[in-house]
Amino acid sequence: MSQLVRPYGDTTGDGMVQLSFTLPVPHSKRAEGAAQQLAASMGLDPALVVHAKPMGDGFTFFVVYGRVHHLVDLDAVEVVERDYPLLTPKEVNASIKRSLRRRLVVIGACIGTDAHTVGIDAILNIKGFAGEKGLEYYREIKVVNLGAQVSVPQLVDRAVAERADAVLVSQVVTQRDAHLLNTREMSAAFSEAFRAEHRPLLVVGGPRFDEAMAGELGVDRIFGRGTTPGEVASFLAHRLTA
Ligand code: B12
Repeated sequence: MSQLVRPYGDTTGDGMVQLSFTLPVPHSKRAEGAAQQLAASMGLDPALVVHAKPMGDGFTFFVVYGRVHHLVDLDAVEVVERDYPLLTPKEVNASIKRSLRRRLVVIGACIGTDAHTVGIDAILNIKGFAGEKGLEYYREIKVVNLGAQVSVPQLVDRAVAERADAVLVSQVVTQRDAHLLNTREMSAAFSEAFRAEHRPLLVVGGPRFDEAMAGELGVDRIFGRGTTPGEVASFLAHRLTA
């Protein structure tokens, strides 16, 4: 049986949602009218402008509150489910030791012009994220963190030199689809430099990726916002020690 849901604002099932956006117009009555009209065209009925704030010269930020009449069928929602078991660091170490009999080598970097290192550091640094230790904590994982603004040729060269088992790339900036372009450039370069059976596992992450795009971008897995180091370590163990 399908499970239909609709948003909940003031009372169950009332369909109320909140939406925010910026228009390139100075704040005025007309600007608020424009925001209201835009939200109405997007299907909010009624659409109420509940907040409007000037943002520098010639821009206004809006919050609109209103009712949508759409439903979502939870059974028809498609997401990338975790298809590997979550392991403890001890279990990950044991599995690497048992099957590789050497340390698993992981290279991490932010590529292109991206300088947002907090995300990749959350996964790699020993101090970790969300109460979990990062991959540097795992005795059987060797982590080479190249930091920010690494070029694709540099990344490939280092992966060759270190005989990397996995390459972990972070992309946080999404302006002009930089994250997609950089990821495609990276996966193409690895396919060029390695024979398929020797190519390291390619993993990208960042808050604005669509996890379903891995195949299209030529990578083995995409991790989105809120990823924890344990999830990544478990994935690596699952894919590289089978
Ligand atoms: C901190 C920050 C900065 C710092 C970065 C410091 C540093 N060393 O990282 C500084 C001040 C340098 C900075 C600069 C800029 N920033 Co900035 N920044 C942020 C901010 C506030 C937080 C990002 C962050 O640290 N999040 C915390 C981490 C833990 O979360 P995360 O990155 O999502 O990572 C998690 C997951 O995504 C995932 N993950 C991420 N990477 C990877 C990789 C792998 C392999 C895996 C498995 C998982 C994974 O795991 C992590 C843990 O769960 C965001 C806004 C925001 N609130 O998100 C803007 C933001 C990202 N910045 C932005 C912009 C525009 C810039 C600048 C261009 C601003 C400017 N005009 O100069 C510059 C660009 C610099 C550059 N060359 O990249 C925009 C990007 C907009 C867009 N659509 O692309 C944002 C969204 C702000 C905004 N709303 O405008 N920024």
